[in-house]
Formats: sequence, C-alpha cells, structure tokens
Amino acid sequence: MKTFKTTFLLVAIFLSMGSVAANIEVKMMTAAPDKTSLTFYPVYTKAKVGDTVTFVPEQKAGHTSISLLVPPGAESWQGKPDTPVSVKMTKEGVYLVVCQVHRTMGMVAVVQVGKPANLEEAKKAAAAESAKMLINKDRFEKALAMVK
Ligand SMILES: [Cu+2]
Repeated sequence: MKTFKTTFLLVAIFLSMGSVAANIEVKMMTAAPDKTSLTFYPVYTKAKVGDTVTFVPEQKAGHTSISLLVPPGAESWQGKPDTPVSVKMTKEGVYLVVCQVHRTMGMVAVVQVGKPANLEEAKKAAAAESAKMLINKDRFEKALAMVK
C-alpha cells in the first residue's frame, strides 16, 4: 500500500510538471529534402529545458556536430565523425552548432532552448563564423532570424 501511494504521488508530480521531455532529431545531411546541401536539417530547432537533441548523420561524409557557442553554464559538446551525438539541453538560451568538417561550407545549426537570453552574443559569434565561410554565408543569420 505504501508503494502504491508513493507511485501515485510520483505520477501526480510528474503530470503536474506538464510537458514531458522530448527527443528531437536534427539530421546531418549531404543532400537535404529542401535541395540544400551540406546542412543540418532542420537548420533551426526549438527545444525546452530537459529535452534531448540528437544529431544524426543521415549520409556519411565525416559530418561532426560540435558546439560553437552555448549559453552561460551549459556544457559544450564535440561529436565524432559520422556518429550520432545526443545532447541534453539543461540551460535556456541559444546554441550555435557547426559541422567540424564543413563549417566553412556553412554547415551550421541553431538550437533555441526556452528564452534566448544570449541572443546578442550568439549573433556576434555567428557573424564571426560566417565571415570565414566560402558558401552559405547567410545560414546562421537566417536561422537566428527564427529565434523568438
Ligand atoms: Cu558536415
């Protein structure tokens, strides 16, 4: 009976928390359905604190997800080539992601978690990175324009 009460209480607490943490997939693609190439797909992702974002290599081309910028207090990450990497989003803010191999080709992504408190910092870092790109120089800017 005690176990039942404890379980009931835990379920009640869990339900009162509202939404359940989600698993969100961002593909790393050489050729994407929207005709773009060398891209994270989607380029912009919105998540909640507690969600997990997994970067999945859809085609093998050495795609490697690494964090370029994370909000203060959040952990950065460095994936391995052609290997999925899962990142639990524990802090609110804007995360900038690049493919280590194709960053100069504009293979980048933006993940927004909750409120974008560090948006100005993210815009500066994205502009500095975009200046080094050979193609798709506007990808970061377009993705950051979706941050609300
Ligand atoms: Cu890549």
